[in-house]
Amino acid sequence: PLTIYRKDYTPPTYRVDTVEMGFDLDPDLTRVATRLTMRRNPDSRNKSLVLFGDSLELVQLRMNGKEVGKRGYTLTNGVLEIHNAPEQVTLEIETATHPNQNTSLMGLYTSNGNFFTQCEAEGFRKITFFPDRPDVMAKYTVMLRADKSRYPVLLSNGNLVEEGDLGDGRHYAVWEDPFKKPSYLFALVAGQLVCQEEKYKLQSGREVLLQVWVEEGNLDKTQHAMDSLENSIRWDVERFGLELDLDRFMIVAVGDFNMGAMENKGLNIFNTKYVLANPRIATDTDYAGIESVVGHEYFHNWTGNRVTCRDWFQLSLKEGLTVFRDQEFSADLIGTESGRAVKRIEDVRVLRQAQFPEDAGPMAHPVRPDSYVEINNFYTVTIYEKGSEVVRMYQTLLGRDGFRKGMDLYFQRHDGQAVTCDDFRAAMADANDRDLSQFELWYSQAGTPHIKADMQYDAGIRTYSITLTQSCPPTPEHAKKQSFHIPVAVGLLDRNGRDMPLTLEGQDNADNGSAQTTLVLELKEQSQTFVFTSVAEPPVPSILRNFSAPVVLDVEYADAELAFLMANDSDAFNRWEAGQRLAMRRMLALSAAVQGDHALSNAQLDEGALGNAFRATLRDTTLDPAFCELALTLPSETVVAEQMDVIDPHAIHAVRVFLRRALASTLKVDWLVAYQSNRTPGTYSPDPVSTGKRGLKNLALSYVLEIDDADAHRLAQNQYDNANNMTDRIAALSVLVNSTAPGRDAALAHFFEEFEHEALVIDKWFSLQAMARNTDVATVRELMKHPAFTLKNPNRARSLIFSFCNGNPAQFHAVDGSGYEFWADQVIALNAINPQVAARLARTMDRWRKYAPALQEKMRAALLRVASAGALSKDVLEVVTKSLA
Ligand code: HT7
Ligand code: ZN
Repeated sequence: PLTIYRKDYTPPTYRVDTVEMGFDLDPDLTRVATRLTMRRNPDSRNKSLVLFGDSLELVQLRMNGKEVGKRGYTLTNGVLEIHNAPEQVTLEIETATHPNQNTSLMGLYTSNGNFFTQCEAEGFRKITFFPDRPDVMAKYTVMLRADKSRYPVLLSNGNLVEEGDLGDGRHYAVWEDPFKKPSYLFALVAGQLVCQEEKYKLQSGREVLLQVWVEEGNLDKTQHAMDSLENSIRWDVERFGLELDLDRFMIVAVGDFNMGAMENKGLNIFNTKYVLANPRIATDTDYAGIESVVGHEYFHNWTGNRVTCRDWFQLSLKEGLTVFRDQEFSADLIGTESGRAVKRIEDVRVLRQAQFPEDAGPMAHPVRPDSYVEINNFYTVTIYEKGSEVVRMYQTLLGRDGFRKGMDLYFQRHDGQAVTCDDFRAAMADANDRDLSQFELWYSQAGTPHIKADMQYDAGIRTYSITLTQSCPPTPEHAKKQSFHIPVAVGLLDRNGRDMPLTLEGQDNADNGSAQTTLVLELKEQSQTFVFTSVAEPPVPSILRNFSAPVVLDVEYADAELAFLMANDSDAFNRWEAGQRLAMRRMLALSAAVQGDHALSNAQLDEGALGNAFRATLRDTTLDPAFCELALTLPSETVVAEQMDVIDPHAIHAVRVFLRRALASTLKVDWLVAYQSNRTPGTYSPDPVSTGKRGLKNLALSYVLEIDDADAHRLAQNQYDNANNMTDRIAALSVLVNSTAPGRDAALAHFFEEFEHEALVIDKWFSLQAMARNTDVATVRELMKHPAFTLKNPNRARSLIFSFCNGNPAQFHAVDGSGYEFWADQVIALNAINPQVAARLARTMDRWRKYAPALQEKMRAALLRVASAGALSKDVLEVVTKSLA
């Protein structure tokens, strides 16, 4: 398949000023009439007019009132070229599509009988022929016509300007979007839907209409999404001075959706998972997810919609920035210092769990990639989460005020434009009069940099030197890397665990009167030494505070120093980090022991000071329960795997289970105290304090269940039976499923019956079983035969297949290779239904070279089987080809 290169970018040959569309909606055959007014781009003389189409029937094509015959255009591989078109063109295009047959969920499709669209990245070309690229921005007017009883609600972007009956049982609605937009932000929705609506007064005094649309029967699950939307609107004005520009803002929930949500102008379309919530069906994690995704899509209204991307290589311009904004939004909503730290830790965990492996594998790519085969494969954790870290580094380097100045200049310069990551960087640099040229390397070089920190204390002259040395491993497109510009936030702790006031040699940093206790060092060379003066005693360094850069930090701490940091560091992120380092050290040592055929014993737990550190944390009642939960959670199997030269999923699993069991029995009483003292009786509320308490209580429950005795079983069964919310109920069920409790199977069956009609809860039921310790491939194949299972619904496919392949490594990597065969079967089956979902599953195996030879061989065989399957989509082909390269 064709590779598209960033260096080949050329501006569009024609601009589009207006788009008028008429839809005759019919699930079997929808007709679309489009009228485009276009004018030649002055830079593109003699070039033909280019439109893209995908899986479309072209019924008619007229240019300036005359039919364009077969000889007037060429149509090859989805590219329609009209040669010798005049300067000004009015194009009339009639196309036909088959929404009911569209299982890709891109373009126009049906879900549970209603119509939806998904146009990002290149779905608009499945609706009509169009210069479907983000740098073509136009004003849209859309008329929808459909049967009135079957499709009473007709929605599109912008404002409703007209509606009425057409006779013969059909009706129409006309929508006009006052803002010009790229085609990927077009949307329509039609069907039987109901809404919760509210009038909301903006800070400026203007009143806007907010609506959350759902299927009938779900109106009791929209309040949290509505609250989240109002919070988002308020926050964006307060933090960035950005007000909602529309009179009406709609969110619509759909059960069949490829991703989380989509920021179509004024008509956001959401996966039901990120809209529907009430205490009966949604967990604390679901509530938090809804808040952040509602925020994310809303924030795109400025970062993505008003200022969009010039081309898809710039995707992180909108995604990295918008993830950063949604992360800050959630942190600000929690409000407390420790709450902010908890949010930061959670975000970094995602980065380490998913992005670090991506950056070290065959699909590694820079935040601004240089090439792609299928753009849908580049909606990655690198573009989103690493992109957000890159944006965060601007804020760390420039300060909050400096960052805000940069944002203001960005909008001042580029409102209404399609721009590049360089434009964003230039705004940040110019607004702050800073040279950020070296910072560009964060966009152009893939791979996770490593920083080695070496320290030296000179008692004679009371200086403390930190030498930072950076390196970056080779990645597919770049073997050698240039040095990054890295902000490294540092603090020094005295013997009592207090922050020392910091003075950096050669830098006057006491400018605001009070001495600083955290300094941001700017590492720009391969190696640099920073000297702190007037350091009265040898300190314990706290480096990379608040995870100031997306790097791996190598420091040789003694166990005692880690325990000291864990107990004393004023930076909560690094307190957590110290505990994770301690745990990781034990887990790697124990894995080596398991591989050497040594039996694991409890003595090995204490030796590493881990038990003591956990005990101290559990007994410290001043700590925020949400923080405790994170501090008492061992690094995940995937994160441990990343630290091994050769991944041994079975050893890692054995060690993690062993450590959990050992910690469970050593600290049994403490876990029980934590369980009892973090109960949240009364009405359920998803506020941060209650959420934190439930998190710690349920973590305690999970440790207690490791003991797997009758008392533990009773505790879990009781919680399952009496839970008044889904968080507690599913937590109890998950631990029962991993136990030998007599009520295990009955609880599973009860859960299904109770929630049979709640699709999102049934997803949880499948997922929980897929990730259970004793679920093997055969069990998953059995579960696929359950009447509630279907591969066609992405949420359901993810709940079982993805949860097993990605969330149950010890079983997935069964030594007989049966997990890999299962994976290949599902990738091939999904490829025929939904290439985007298939390609995501294909990514599961891209780290195959990191495993032991016996597993590698079987993984490669499975990859080859997929690669040679017939009719592979570009999406899957790109992933398996790059994985095998
Ligand atoms: N901008 C959106 C990304 C997206 C998408 C959403 C749904 C289905 C397919 C999609 N392809 C790309 C979502 C976001 O980042 O906000
Ligand atoms: Zn986004």
